[in-house]
Amino acid sequence: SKVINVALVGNPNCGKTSLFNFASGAHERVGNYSGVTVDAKVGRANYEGYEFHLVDLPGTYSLSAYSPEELYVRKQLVEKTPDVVINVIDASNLERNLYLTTQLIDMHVRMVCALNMFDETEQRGDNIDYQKISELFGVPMVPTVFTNGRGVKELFHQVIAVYEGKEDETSQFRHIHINHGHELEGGIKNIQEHLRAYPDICQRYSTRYLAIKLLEHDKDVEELIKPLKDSDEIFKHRDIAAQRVKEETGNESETAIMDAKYGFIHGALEEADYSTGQKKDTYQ
Ligand code: GDP
Ligand code: MG
Ligand code: K
Repeated sequence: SKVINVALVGNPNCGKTSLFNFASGAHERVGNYSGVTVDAKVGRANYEGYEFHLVDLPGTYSLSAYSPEELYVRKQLVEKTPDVVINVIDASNLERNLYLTTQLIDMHVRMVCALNMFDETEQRGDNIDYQKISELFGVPMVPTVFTNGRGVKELFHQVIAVYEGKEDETSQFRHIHINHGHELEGGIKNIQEHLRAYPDICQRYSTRYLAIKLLEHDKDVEELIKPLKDSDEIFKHRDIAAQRVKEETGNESETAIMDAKYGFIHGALEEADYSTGQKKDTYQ
């Protein structure tokens, strides 16, 4: 049977290991993770005649180079190139969880989102048009409850649809670009043009992702760019764009990028009629 390599990516405590256990029949420890070692558990699952190789990755709030977990997850996504990423989202804390989703979109990975903890959102009386939010993010989103397996079959159905490229039939997968504003987008475009001269780089990375990471002054990506012949030109474009952003908004480019991503998330949630049942702690 066909094998699909799937990586589970998401914030800590969103339910990744619960999905891993449910789908693969494993018994990994769920709950707060307080170990020191950063590693990935591997398991197998079967749905609709496909075999899934699942990798349960450490939890991360973002894909910056600030923690060993974040660097590890980035490295896994680039070097192990899973066929499809399942981005597990704690739907009771949507805004914060969708931040990681916007970074995965930059990386141009094929993915499906699990809106997990859906039971908690229902109990709270949250409202969300999840079809709409899927459409706006260009990613299929499936409501799930991993503690009882609700939505898991549909989730893997969507993974297959994305893997097989059946965008029109069953899944809303399409690659979108989050608009980071005129100055940043200009810088991104200029950097991308230079990066296109390096096929080995283009093969491994989304050039848009690398450009955004440079504008975030990401040390790891800077080290990747330094050895290139026209690295000076690339860094010059980065610095010019960062300077213009600073003049225009008063913000560092990394802050401007974060603001743009949260702006996109807020806009999408609003269009999807999002509201929480309780007082609006996390979203206003
Ligand atoms: P991980 O850190 O992403 O691997 O998250 P875990 O799988 O360890 O889950 C964190 C906690 O959330 C555990 O106590 C799970 O039992 C619980 N949990 C996982 N999925 C759900 C869900 O859909 N609904 C509810 N109510 N709890 C869940
Ligand atoms: Mg876990
Ligand atoms: K919980």
